[in-house]
Amino acid sequence: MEEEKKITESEINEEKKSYEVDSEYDASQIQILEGLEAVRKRPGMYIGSTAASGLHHMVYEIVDNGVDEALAGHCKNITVSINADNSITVSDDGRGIPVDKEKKTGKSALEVVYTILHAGGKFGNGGYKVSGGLHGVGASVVNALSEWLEVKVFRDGHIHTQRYERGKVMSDVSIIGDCPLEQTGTEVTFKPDAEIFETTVFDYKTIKTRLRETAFLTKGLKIHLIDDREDKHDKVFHYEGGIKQFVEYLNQANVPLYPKVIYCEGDYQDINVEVAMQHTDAYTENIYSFVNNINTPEGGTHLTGFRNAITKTINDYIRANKLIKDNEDNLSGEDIREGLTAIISVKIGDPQFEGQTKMKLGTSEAATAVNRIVSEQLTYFLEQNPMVAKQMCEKSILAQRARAAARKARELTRRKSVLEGAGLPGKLADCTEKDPEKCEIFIVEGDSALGPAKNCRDIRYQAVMPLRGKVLNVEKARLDRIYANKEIQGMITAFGTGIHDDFDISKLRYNKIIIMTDADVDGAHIATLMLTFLYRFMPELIKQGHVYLAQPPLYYVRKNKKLYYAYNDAERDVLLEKVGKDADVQRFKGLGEMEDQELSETTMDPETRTLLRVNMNDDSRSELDLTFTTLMGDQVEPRRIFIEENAKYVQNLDV
Ligand code: 0RA
Repeated sequence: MEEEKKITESEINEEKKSYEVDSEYDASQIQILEGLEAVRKRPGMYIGSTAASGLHHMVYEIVDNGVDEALAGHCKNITVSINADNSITVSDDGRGIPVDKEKKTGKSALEVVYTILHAGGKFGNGGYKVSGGLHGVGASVVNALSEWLEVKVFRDGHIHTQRYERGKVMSDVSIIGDCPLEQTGTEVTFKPDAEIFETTVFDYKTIKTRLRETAFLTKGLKIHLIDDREDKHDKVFHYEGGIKQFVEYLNQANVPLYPKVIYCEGDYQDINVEVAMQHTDAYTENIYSFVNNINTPEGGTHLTGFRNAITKTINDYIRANKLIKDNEDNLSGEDIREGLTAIISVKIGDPQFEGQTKMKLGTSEAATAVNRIVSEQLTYFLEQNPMVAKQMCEKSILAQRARAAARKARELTRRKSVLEGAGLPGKLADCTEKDPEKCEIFIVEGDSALGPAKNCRDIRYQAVMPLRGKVLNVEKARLDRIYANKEIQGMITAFGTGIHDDFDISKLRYNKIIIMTDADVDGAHIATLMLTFLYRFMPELIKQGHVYLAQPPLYYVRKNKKLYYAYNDAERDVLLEKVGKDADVQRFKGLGEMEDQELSETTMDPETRTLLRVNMNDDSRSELDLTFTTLMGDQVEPRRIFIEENAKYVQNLDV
């Protein structure tokens, strides 16, 4: 998880002082306080964080400006280059930011855009520019947080340019050359300020994922990504099918229930609605919603409108076609969404966001707009495509029956745990401490590792629970089977939080959940199955940083009766350098064959061990979902490749 930079007390005092100098501070002073200095003082407030996620948001801010120009119908291509020095160049073939002088300020419009906070909105194209929240804060914030930024505007047959350093203008807008009249566009290059960001190295994959998503959401727009650093990359994203192709992309690792992606589009009360959806044979739902191309991980009114529409439309169809008996219950929304992949994308002039993180759409008209358009067009689609309708309804009816069975299994589990008192699983070797904050649980692979783990734990704080056999692949099982699975029941009761609707993090019994498997391919497979379960059923545990992977060493190096451990190849080589090449090197043995002291020192003792914390953020949830479906889906090959890469990753991990 990323932490915002803390503002020190002296910084706050400094700011207070600037108010106090002149108690009657006037408008111009307020303007200064709201200027780019404020952005540099509290970068987190404007860009979310100063860690990697904030760094990457710098790129998205600039790209989004070009996307706005594309949405307004003036731009077809955007190129993003990660330059060799980790600066970024974003160019577009839009109209070019206006460079003429504004009457009011006497400054060029270009300079205003880059140096005045929130100036972006004033230049609205009458399109769907978003203001407020994390997004659309625009060019000036990126400028403020860059060591330097240079912009070139191609317009009116000239190339105009201006340079800034840490937000300050370094030169007037000047013409540095000519271009053909019909060549227009904007090109920005910036270098994020190392004084601000904890890291200034861009991650190719992170940018790639985001740009792919942006391209899916803006049909027809061609986005070219070039990585000019040592590991060169070059990729173009261009989808004439837009979100329809997004759904196809997300469903690539599953078997679609019907060949077509269903697509609805329309306008209602100045809100543009686009929805694409398709069921697969999977059991999880993968629904992503966007407002003006911004992901809304907490959903909101547009998502509610969509859910209500499909629940009612499918139930109406089922009744009209007598697919269930008159006295049977309606299908629930959950039944209908089982295995559904969908994208909901709305464009609104002035969206209202709510919730703690402002990531939830509040505009109530959006519910009506999505509901109307989806209800109308889906009803028509079902009438026109009876085969698809049949498959969709049959899957939903099956889901309803499975859910009823699951409910019974769950109630049984609940009742059992009441009857059995504390109800902790028999195979759990619990710790004695009762304060969850101090406790951790090791989930170990198989009985052979259980003995050593029990021997060398600190019984006060460390609990151990074995998993027998392979963990159930939750991507490939319905809820009734999942609830009936002994290993999964054991984990649910041991963790204490419950799952799904019952999930309550305040009931978590251990601060750290540590997955401890052998450092081989089998171990990586089991760890992946475990992570899949946690990701799908208790994602909050991962989000809040409670999930860890133990890191048993890969090598033992023995020299002159001394024993050293190496956690990866590089460490082994460094060790051999140090103690001499003639040392005895032994590759990893299974956890079960380790001496107690070895296991304790290398893997379990908080004083000496290495743990890997499992991370996730909402920035690329669709990609993460795809990773899990690909991994755990029907196709063996992608899984094999991933596990091999993953096993390698664990080996190569810097510790
Ligand atoms: C407002 C008006 C005009 C262009 C733009 C905005 C514009 C902004 C950005 C930001 C990145 N790329 C951009 N491209 C265009 C021009 C209006 C006109 O020419 O009449």
